Parts: sequence; C-alpha cells; structure tokens
Amino acid sequence: MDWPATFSPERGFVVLDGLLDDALRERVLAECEALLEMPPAQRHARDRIAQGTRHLAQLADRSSAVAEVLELPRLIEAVTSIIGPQFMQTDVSFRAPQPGFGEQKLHADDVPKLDNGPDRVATAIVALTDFTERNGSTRLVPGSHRRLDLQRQAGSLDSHADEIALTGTAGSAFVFSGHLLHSGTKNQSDADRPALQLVWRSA
Ligand SMILES: O=C(O)CCC(=O)C(=O)O
Repeated sequence: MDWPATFSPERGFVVLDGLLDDALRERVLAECEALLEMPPAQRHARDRIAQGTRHLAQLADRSSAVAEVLELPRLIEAVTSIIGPQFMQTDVSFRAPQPGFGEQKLHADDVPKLDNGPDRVATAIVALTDFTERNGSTRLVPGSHRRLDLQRQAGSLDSHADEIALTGTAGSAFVFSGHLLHSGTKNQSDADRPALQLVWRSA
C-alpha cells in the first residue's frame, strides 16, 4: 500500500513510520502493563475490560513514556496540519483487543460534519505492536471526512467498499482527521493488539 508520508487533505490521513523507537515503545508498553496490573482500588475510573478489550484512560498524567509520545515533533506537526496550531488534548488512552475481539462499526470521533468547513478533530493510533491484516489493525475510509453522505452514516456502517487496513510496523502512528470514518477490526491473531489512541480538538 502506498501510504501518504505527509498529511493528505483529500485522503485525510498520514502515516508516521517508526514514530516511536524501540526503547520508547517498550517503555510505553511496560508502563501500560504496570497500570493494567494495579489493584482495582488504584485504577482510574475509566480503566476497563469491555468486550474482550483492555482499556486505560487519561494516560498523559499516568505514564511518563506516554507523555513523551505526546511531545514528539513529528506527531505535533501532523496534528497541526489537520486542525491548525491551537488545540487541546481530549483523549489519551490505551486500547488492546484480545484475540477474537476488537471489531467496531465505522465511526468518527466527532458529531457528523454538516459542511466542508475546517476539521476540528485529529486522531492518532500509535501501534505498539506490528499492525497486520489479521491482528485487528485500524481501518479507515480515505476521504470520508469530506463526504457528507458518509458523515451521516457514522456509527452505523459495518463496512465500506473503499475502506483500507492500516498495516505497519510497531512504533508507527496513523494520524487522521477525526471526522474520517474509521474503526478497530477483529483481532484474529493469538496475541493482544495494543495501541495508544490519542485525540485532539482545535481550540
Ligand atoms: O484501536 C483502534 O484500532 C481504533 C479504536 C477506535 O477507533 C475507537 O475505539 O474509537
């Protein structure tokens, strides 16, 4: 697949190959694993296992390694190219579908766009393991942030003819307009598929 290496306004996404080096990726994973092992009384209220998927919430304040990821210049540059330089972080979480789980409907991370005005939301999925065709990689529909007909269907579509699977190596980040239809897919491998899920909104 020919991935855009700089943000493509028409397609609505960019792939940051190797954003995290192995050392930072392993620290993120280790700190997330430690949080997952916390006794229930010490967990964040929004940490949960739901539908075979492990979630950790509000990681900017709970993991120094994740806080470092949020400062990476290539990531900030990609977000800026989608929603401009003034933004706030609205979600910093960890999502790891276990084998057999993770399938979602195609959705957007904002209410449906009613016009083709500027994008207000940017989303990044940071792969903490290789994303393959089988292990629940994220999928998206290129250009759907500008398709008002598809915006109205966000949250109700099981699939779309134009969807693509975002496969890539561990440490890569997929950064896209939060209005783009996207979703997790079913993890058909025998290992968890951990990733960071980051969302920004223009201020
Ligand atoms: O983990 C993924 O691949 C995407 C998850 C997602 O889009 C969501 O949970 O809203």
